[in-house]
Amino acid sequence: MQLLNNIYIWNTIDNKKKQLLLLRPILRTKKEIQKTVKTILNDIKYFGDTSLYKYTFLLDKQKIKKVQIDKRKLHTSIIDIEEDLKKSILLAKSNIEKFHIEQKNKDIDIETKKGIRCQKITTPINSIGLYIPGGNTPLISTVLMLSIPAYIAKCKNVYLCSPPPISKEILYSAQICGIKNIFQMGGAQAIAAFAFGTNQVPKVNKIFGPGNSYVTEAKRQVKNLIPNLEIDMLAGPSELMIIADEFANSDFVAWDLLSQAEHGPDSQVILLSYSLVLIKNVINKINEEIKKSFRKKILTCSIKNSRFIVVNNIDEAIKISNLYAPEHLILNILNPRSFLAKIKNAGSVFLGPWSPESVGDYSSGTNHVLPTYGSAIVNSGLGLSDFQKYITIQELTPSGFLKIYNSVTVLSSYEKLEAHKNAMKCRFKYLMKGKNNV
Ligand code: HSO
Ligand code: ZN
Repeated sequence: MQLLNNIYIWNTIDNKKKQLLLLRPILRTKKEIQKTVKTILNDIKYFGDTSLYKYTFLLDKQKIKKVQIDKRKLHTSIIDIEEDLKKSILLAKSNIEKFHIEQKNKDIDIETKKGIRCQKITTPINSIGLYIPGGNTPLISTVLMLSIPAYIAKCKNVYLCSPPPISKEILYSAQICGIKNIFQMGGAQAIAAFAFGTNQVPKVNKIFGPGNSYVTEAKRQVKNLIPNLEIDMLAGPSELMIIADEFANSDFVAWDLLSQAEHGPDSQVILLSYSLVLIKNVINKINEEIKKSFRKKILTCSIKNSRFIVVNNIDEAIKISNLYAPEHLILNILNPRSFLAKIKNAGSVFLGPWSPESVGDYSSGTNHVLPTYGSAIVNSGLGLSDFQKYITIQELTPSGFLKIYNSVTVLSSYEKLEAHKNAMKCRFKYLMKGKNNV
């Protein structure tokens, strides 16, 4: 396999081709997935746990006796984890905690005018369900990324699920993040169970976490079906854009691109550079490494979605990046921080040669659940506020009331909302009679 024909010279291609070049790989959430998911959702809605057992047997090939993991089993999982892995998890946990604690928003309590007190207070979302993908790559890092902000936000009921058999590493990570209720279920059936509730699985207010196309489609459908049910986001395949200059180490760049391409066949990685030499070195390294990789099959697929684009300069690369709005953006260039103000659309940015995307995926402290598929144009990655909501409060004294009496009555008459006006007027009359206490 040779990638060299993937090099494009930005200035030599027309606008239409430019647009095509920045298109994401088409996702296969086709009719049959939608239909299958719809059937599963209905089954769980009407037959609850019976259907949950049925699908767990059918799809995960597991016969389970209870959906929830026995709490005693959780304790024993702690004993059996390799020391080095434990230490690594704990270091990541500590950094993620530090970064997310800092995201606590200040509550507001001010007087907009004397006698008009306005407040904003924060409350946690009561019940949340966290979905952790299983299979070949049980994402223990995602356990941390979801449970730590949930814990800091003080969500009352935090439920985690993952397809059985759940690894002891996932159980361990969940437990150290304060999660007590873990359910062995996966796929669309797990999303349905959290959305509708079953005898064994509680119904939640918001569902978080990445998953395969069935999980994502299930999140989309339950959100549309159930009022008041929220989801974090619809996560698409992982993506990475790198802007590198002639000084970048081509091995670093190649491995960073491979690190994101290895996630799945639909992942997309893009390199922008004014240095054709660098681009060619990177491509050679990628070709060499794919041959040896044990994730060769995935990489061979995803690398077909890759793009290598020659630009005039860094500013042009940044313009392209803002158009593409990557989930992850690495600036492997001199003085990367001086370009930061120009970055408008990206999920998470990695500055300089020593900030590979891997650090954000695991241990630097930032969250790795990020907007994909160009939604970074309007959305942000997961943070503490996704686990919270705000309530605003107002309290007026009689003199505060009088200060805005005119404004409210005039505005409500203009909008022809009579009762709004009268809610003011009747009080006004009381005050005019000298009655302050009702
Ligand atoms: N890069 C992925 C997150 C992840 N990487 C988990 C490794 N483990 C999300 O964009
Ligand atoms: Zn990753």
